[in-house]
Amino acid sequence: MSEFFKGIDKVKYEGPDSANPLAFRHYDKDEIVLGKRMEDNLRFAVAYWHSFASDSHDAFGPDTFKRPWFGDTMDDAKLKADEAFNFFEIVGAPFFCFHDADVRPEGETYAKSVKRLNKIADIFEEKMAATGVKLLWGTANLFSNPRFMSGASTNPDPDVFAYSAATIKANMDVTKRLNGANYVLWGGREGYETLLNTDLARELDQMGRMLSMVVDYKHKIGFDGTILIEPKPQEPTKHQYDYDVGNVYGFLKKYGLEKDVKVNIEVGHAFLAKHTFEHEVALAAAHGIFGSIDMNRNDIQSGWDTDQFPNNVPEVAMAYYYILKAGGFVTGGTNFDSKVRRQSIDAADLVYAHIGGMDTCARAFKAAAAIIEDGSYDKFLDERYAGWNGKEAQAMLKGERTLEDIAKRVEEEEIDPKPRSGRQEYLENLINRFV
Ligand code: XUL
Ligand code: CO
Repeated sequence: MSEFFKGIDKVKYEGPDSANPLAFRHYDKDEIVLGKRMEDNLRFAVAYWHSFASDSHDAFGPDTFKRPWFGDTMDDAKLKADEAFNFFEIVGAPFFCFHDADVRPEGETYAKSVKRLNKIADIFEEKMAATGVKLLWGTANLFSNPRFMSGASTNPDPDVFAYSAATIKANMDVTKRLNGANYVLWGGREGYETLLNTDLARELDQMGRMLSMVVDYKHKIGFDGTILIEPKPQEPTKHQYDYDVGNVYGFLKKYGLEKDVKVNIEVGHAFLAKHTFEHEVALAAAHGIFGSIDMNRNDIQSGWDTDQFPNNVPEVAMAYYYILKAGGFVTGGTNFDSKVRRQSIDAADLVYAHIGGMDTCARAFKAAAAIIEDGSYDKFLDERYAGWNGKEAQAMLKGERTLEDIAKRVEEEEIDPKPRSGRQEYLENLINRFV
């Protein structure tokens, strides 16, 4: 029985007309959409850090939450694990995600930190077996401790590189032991504050070396999950190297890792890079590196990474459309990298937040599925590019024509292309029928 979530029952699906704030109105885990249960389509995960590990202090005042497990001992960490798993069951999250630093207090040495991590992993193992909750991904926090202030793999000090490599190894071991579906690398401080103290080329090579070792180790230990990089353009550093999907793809190509590594795309990070979330998803799919998503939203006025829970269906629907067009989630899923606001201090607020997020994603997903099932949008796109099915068009595309060949044909056939409408407003109206 949960002390912290006392009086809050397992959240049930009650349908769109329910006025119960502790029920799902759109997320029915057993509903079949496009031939699959919604739980298997969306693969929701709770982020340990935002919901259980981080407090609510800001630059102007201290923490407002005071969770009973806040503290530095292994007993605190165990209580946190108890309540986290109670929570996963309350909201019916099939997965969770964590950093080492979220789940265990740091030890005085590397070895002691790893020992503590493994102790918590023993507890996780039991709880996962008892509840059926699975690990979507594990990761190492290589950005909070001051030793990482100048970067982890990109640090000018090789001892920090070594410490980071050792920490990643320990976290990959634990992720494998817990049957994690993925392992994530978010380059928290892999970037720079000022170019004046930074040897950019050298730091990129260091980062490439680390990632190559991660891929080698994945194969060596037989970890069959996916290695994911999570792009972000800035924050905490002024310029993060894994800026966006396009940058990450270039980086992977340069170091020959594009077959072994995919991306975990976060809504708010796409926004900070001045992209839409669906742009990042569609680009990753186009490059064959789409992996997973971190679901949240940023405040459109504030300009920083506010990590709010999603609550806008049209904003999320097209992202799921591109995910579905790319084949849906394989090892990836929908991780709520989202946190409740500083005034949302009650246990119930965590539950409301996840209900809202899960319902928003479920509606968006069903809208995306309906767009696909209806087919008129896909038909429009097919027709827009239909000219490319022609014999000469195909020959140009396949490299069977030179510039001279084409120039000759344009001249001989007096080719004179006429502009055709891009139909943006028509398409916006079409999509609005579903969202
Ligand atoms: C930070 C962020 C991280 C990663 C995991 O903005 O998104 O929580 O998801 O390290
Ligand atoms: Co994230």
